[in-house]
Amino acid sequence: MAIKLDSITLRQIRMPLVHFFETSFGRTYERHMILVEVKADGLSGWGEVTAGENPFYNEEWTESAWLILRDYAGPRLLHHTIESAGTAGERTAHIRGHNMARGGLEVAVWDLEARMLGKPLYQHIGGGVRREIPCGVSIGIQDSVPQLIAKIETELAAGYQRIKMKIKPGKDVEVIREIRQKFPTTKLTADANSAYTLDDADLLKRLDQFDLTMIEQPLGHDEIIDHATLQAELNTPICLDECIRSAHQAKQAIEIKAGRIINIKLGRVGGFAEAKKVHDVALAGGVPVWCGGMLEAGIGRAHNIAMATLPNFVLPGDVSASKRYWARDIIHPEVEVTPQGTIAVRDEPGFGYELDHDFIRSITVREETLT
Ligand code: OSB
Ligand code: MG
Repeated sequence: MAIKLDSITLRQIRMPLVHFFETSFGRTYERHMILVEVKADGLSGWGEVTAGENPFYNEEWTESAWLILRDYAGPRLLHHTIESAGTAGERTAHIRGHNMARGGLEVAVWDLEARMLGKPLYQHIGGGVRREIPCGVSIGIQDSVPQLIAKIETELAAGYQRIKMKIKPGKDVEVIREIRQKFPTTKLTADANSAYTLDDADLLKRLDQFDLTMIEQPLGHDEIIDHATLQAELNTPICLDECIRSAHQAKQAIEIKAGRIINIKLGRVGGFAEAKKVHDVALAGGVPVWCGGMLEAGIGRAHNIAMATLPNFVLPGDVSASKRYWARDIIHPEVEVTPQGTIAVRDEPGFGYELDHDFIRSITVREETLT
């Protein structure tokens, strides 16, 4: 339906993680996210920018996202009538890159439109094939294998359906060997966050013996072709994360067999419209997808849950309970996981949870409204 935004409010919040999260590109102790509130017709829609605190996962970070939203993306949507949320992304598509900043705004417009229609967001984006989404967990690099084992035991006891371990050079083959020995039947995966090159092909081939469900983004963050070379030599399916930023890239990657699985992240592809296209391209190409995570607070988590109700999200994703990351989340109820390792989809209009406005106010370090 036609939407004309009256205002866009950016709020930067700070949330300490209950435990640091380590990937091949570094440790995160505290998240700085931008919440985007868009208003029209007396209603608000909300989005969360998934960029990291530093430009290490991709080129974006909190500071760049703030400036892109304030100076480029926001002004393109404010007071301009768009046909529907599905076209919101097109208004900012002239911006090169910065998909997470663009996406934080785009998903807010989808949430707003769902509320204008009185519908849950998952229905509005065309999802709803499942009432509960299957969940796995992503476990950061630990200081020792016993610590990693303890974490895995906790997550399996909570019901999670698969365990993803972060790896990096020096903390890969031998760690996974011990974990596989300890957990012979658990669905295990490994995520390298672009830490290797084709020169490491022999090392990566040694991972085949551990029966991993997949290995995620072993090679360069913007590398598709080398992944095809590597996949031809590996038995373990490669899952592409960082290098898939659009449906076009997903199509090319599938055509050249750069991977057999795709992790879709809303921010990385610039919002729901492009995420749905990536989903469709993967479905047509026989490639299953799952919902990735970026250590989101409640709004981002809720949007991920909605997305994971689309038909081709058949593998357990990285969307997990709020309490794994936060002492207190910005939504209520917080996101909880069933003993079967699923999250139940909620039927309230929009993203389905209440915002804890008092808490958000108390952790806001910067706020600006475009009118
Ligand atoms: O590659 O999936 C990734 C967190 C930060 C940056 C990149 C990644 C991750 C995760 C966390 O794996 C997933 C989650 O939010 O639980
Ligand atoms: Mg990843």
